[in-house]
Amino acid sequence: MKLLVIGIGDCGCRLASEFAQLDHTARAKRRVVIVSRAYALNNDQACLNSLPKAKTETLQPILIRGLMAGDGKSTESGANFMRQESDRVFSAMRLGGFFEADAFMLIAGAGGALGSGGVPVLAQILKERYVDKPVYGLIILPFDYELDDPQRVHNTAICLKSVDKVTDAAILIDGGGFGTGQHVTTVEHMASVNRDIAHTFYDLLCAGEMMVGKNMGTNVLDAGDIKQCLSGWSAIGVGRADFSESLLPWKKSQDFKEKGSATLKAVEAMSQALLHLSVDCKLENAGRSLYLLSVPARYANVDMVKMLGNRLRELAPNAEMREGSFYGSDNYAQVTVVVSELIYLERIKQFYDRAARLITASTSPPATGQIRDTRP
Ligand SMILES: Nc1nc2c(ncn2[C@@H]2O[C@H](COP(=O)(O)OP(=O)(O)O)[C@@H](O)[C@H]2O)c(=O)[nH]1
Ligand SMILES: [Mg+2]
Repeated sequence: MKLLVIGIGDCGCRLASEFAQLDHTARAKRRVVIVSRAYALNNDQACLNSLPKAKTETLQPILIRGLMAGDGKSTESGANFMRQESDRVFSAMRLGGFFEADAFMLIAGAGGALGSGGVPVLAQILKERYVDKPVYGLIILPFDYELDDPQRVHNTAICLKSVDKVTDAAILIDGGGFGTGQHVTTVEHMASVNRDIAHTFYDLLCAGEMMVGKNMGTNVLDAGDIKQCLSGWSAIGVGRADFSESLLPWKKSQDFKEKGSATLKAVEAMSQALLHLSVDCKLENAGRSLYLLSVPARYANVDMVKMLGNRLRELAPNAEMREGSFYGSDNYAQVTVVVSELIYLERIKQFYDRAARLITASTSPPATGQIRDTRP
């Protein structure tokens, strides 16, 4: 699948740049194109300057020069700003990469202002102009240590509400660190979190593009399948299990024992993927699901695929499942899982509740007899 990536705001720009790097890797290692173009939109020149220069022409930074009205900190001010600047933004993009792309992917941190407000505005415009291409949101939820900041919580709630209305699917990434709850302090740590986020999509985007003879597994999973799967709230995860002893290169077929242990590795990789889903969710709440297995051709066998399919069907019984496999890895099994059309996400409810509570707390006077805490 080829994506046209648009990252908005600081978080969005850094991730757009990671997707451009990912595309560079795909072109070099797998000879396929997975990002037709990546745009990094920001009103902050310093952020655009700090983006690592992708080795390809895929990334195009666009500076939005206008002034953000209002406080400049809320999702609302970001959305107004983007509405006012959208014509200039689209003319700067000059349609590069629009026609080759299978889908649009808009990326932002939900807790900020520009990206948080900008994603729904651009999504709406893209949906009106390109009716046949799906528009996906890749939304990064705030880190745990930001959850006491009323502005971040408010922005996140507003962003989630509007993204839900205008995108075909919204893939949520919790805490930017896959729910690890870690305090991301350094630029390097943030960069590695961003690299991990982009890498989650590597196999999924490559698989359909690598549909040439020797890479093809038993089931091909292409852009059409991904489009069929992605709908509404979604989560993605990748897991990997290394094959311990490598098969001797001249030994073509596996014996019974080897086959069994290779299958177990694939199952282990799927468990890891489910454990590392980008947002905490109950699998039985998913209306659609997908898994993609990547193994070296010499380890592949039919049981493996059957076993993974049965497992995911069992865990997500209400989901319409799509499956695929390809020979993309060296000495390990890697499984990508997507669960989509999630009807309920506790994390989203928490943000809505928290935002509502913060509003009530800021508007109601303290109850009589209650001692007001005046500590800073
Ligand atoms: N994963 C990740 N999250 C980030 C990054 N930068 C910011 N964030 C998150 O995104 C939120 C929005 O921040 P920012 O992108 O600066 O806002 P904007 O520039 O107004 O769109 C922050 O509260 C963080 O939670 C980043 O590089 N990676
Ligand atoms: Mg910013």
